[in-house]
Amino acid sequence: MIRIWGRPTSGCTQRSLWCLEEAGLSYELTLASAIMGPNGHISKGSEPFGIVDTPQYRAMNPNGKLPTIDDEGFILWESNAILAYIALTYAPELYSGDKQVLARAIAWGSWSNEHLDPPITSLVLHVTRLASHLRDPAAVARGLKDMARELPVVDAQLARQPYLAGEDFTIADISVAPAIHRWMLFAPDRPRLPHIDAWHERLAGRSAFQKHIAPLEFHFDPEG
Ligand SMILES: N[C@@H](CCC(=O)N[C@@H](CS)C(=O)NCC(=O)O)C(=O)O
Repeated sequence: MIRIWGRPTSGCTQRSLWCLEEAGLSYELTLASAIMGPNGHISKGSEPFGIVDTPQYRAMNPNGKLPTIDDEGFILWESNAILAYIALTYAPELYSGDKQVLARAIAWGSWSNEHLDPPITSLVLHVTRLASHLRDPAAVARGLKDMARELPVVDAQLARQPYLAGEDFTIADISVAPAIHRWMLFAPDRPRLPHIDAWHERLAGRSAFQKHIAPLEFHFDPEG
């Protein structure tokens, strides 16, 4: 049994839960967050899930961030490292059992951390999580512009092959797709990127995606 600390509304946790599900592993999720409670963001008066500031959590993850896993005493943080660990240890099909595919998938994970996670984090805060008086329309415009600048890289890759790291679905897709799914929800007037649209449709047919990525309550604050 793998234990995981995180919150289902965070893209980094979503990646990890999606991967655990694809690998067919049993896991137990403990809700943890410094900034969000079960009913939305703390700026709206919700209570955080806590835990992340306790000495016990910090001993596992000195950053106090999400997610963290504990696999029978093996502790790991950084969502894309978690994906690589799960694939290597339990689900070689998630990297096609090929170390070059794995290396490519790791490249997409790093790219996603650096290029997609910052703008999508800003978007989620300023579109829905913050109280309305704290939201900045300029931050929304900047987030949409930054995402639109990055995504042709993904679209061009998907023009050449059906999945990001090759012919098959891998952890590269799990790394990148949560941010893109959220962008699609937040940017109804988004530029059309046909290869991303077709890839997203393929991913949306997966039951693990439907469980951990698709539900709207993971993306929009219950208070609007
Ligand atoms: N690069 C790290 C980022 C970790 C991170 O910043 N996690 C966010 C959620 S995506 C977090 O802990 N937010 C604060 C909180 O909810 O307490 C990863 O991919 O795991």
